[in-house]
Amino acid sequence: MSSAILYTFRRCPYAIRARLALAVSQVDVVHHEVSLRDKPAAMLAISPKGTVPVLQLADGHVLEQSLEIMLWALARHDPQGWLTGAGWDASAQQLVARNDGEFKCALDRYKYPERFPEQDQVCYRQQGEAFLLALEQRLAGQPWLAGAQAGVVDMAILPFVRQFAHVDKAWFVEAPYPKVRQWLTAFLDSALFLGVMEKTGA
Ligand SMILES: N[C@@H](CCC(=O)N[C@@H](CS)C(=O)NCC(=O)O)C(=O)O
Repeated sequence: MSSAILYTFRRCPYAIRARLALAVSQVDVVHHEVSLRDKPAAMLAISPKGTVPVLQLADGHVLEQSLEIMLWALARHDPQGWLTGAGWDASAQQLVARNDGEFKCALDRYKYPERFPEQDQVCYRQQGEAFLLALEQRLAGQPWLAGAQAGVVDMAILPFVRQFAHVDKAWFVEAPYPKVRQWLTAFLDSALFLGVMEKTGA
């Protein structure tokens, strides 16, 4: 095997963050788009937990966590300095942990309230808004969470905020988070994001 193989799912926010880092680091990767309902045996053989993304390196080594894939790619080549300074310092790491924990939990409930009938959808949205408010405050006076330039902290979180915004677009455009909106729009319009969302047909 000469290139690494990425098992990915186009709309999965974890897979998107991995693809962003792999794209910016210009690592040579063959992408395999998987169906989550019918995961390929080759993927399950190397990663029985059955989540995407999974990256199998040319030497056979397997990376099974999206953040691990980001950090591996950027450690090889980080031309835009995503790992530098506030891009991946202790506060950035805490924010990403909060994204992957509390915010993702609220996002799942906000997106699929019928699966979580204990509370109503607005309540789940409000739980997610606590995180949006933290982002809004961090974006005061700087375009990216990392500062003047984007970093891992931005790219690891943006795919999840994108999903949150899409649940109720009419609400999001009016919500009191203008900096978050601007930040998300800059990302959605970027060649990098559009590139990793291209349909490969694979
Ligand atoms: N902690 C994992 C989470 C990955 C994850 O949960 N991916 C979802 C898709 S967004 C998945 O593959 N779920 C399995 C399924 O739906 O069967 C990571 O960071 O890579």
